[in-house]
Amino acid sequence: MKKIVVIPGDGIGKEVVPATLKILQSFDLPFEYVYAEAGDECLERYGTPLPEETLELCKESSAILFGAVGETAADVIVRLRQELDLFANVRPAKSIKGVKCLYDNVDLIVVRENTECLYKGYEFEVGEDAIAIRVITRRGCERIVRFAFELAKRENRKRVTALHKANVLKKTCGLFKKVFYEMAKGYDLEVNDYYIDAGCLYLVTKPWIFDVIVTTNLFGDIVSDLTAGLVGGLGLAPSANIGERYALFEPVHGSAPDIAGKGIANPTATILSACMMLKHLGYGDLAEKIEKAVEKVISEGKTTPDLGGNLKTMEFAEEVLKACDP
Ligand code: GGG
Repeated sequence: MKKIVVIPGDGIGKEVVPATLKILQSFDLPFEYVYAEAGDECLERYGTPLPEETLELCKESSAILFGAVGETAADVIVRLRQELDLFANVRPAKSIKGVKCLYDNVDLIVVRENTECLYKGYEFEVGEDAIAIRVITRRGCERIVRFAFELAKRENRKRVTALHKANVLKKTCGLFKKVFYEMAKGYDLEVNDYYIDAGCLYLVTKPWIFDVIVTTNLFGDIVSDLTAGLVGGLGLAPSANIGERYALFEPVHGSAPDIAGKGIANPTATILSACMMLKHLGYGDLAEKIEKAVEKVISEGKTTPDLGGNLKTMEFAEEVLKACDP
């Protein structure tokens, strides 16, 4: 039996996670689902946004399915990534037929370093000013770059692009760029790099030049919202946080307080994150079946309001379930 720790979190996390579980639980999987608390509401209720009990459960898990948190993101999701050493954040962006967006042929993967950079949390107040320290280590660069190259090989991708700002951040981004080209020598892959600002311009004007992108933590956080926008929005963007021992799967979006409680959030990002979890746990066939069902339902125009439809969160999940069983 595999232990799946489920952390719905805050806001729409508490809507998209149950919709996703409705699908997962309708299949005969050897999974035990264990619920755990974290986030803004948890802080209010227990005085801590990430109770020790939740962390311990995560450390006993085969995988973690995470919804979203709000103001406590730094103390919950960013901390979980560090505590569980989930160094690679994989954020695919793939066009889905029927979703109106700028381009209809986007298919790329952002690999974001997940434990270092400004998100290390070294921030200080000095008088009335504030300072943050950006940590980029050789080990951190090597393992994320290796992860991106290995993923590109495994997924038959042709090109890996590094995004950085080495002309200004000469030491930190300089190290990242240097390690990228050092390690590229061991792989038979096309490689190139852009400054992060130019990379964002090219992502918007000619996204087809990208295949796998590897970048540091803050740039990866920002650029993966951009790539989500390219394929129709955050409601469609899944992610996997992978480490040597643990793995956590979550939609790229946050708790969306503006629509929380209305039952209209798009659960696609969480459903596709659960598909990444299924693949990680060795259930690739089922994952593909659910992915195809999601694409079918969306391409038939059965969508939540963010994509122009009028389905509720749970109704969308029910349509996906129906489409799984032709
Ligand atoms: N499901 C993702 C989530 O809760 N996001 C909130 C957030 O601000 N995350 C910061 C990050 O991804 O680094």
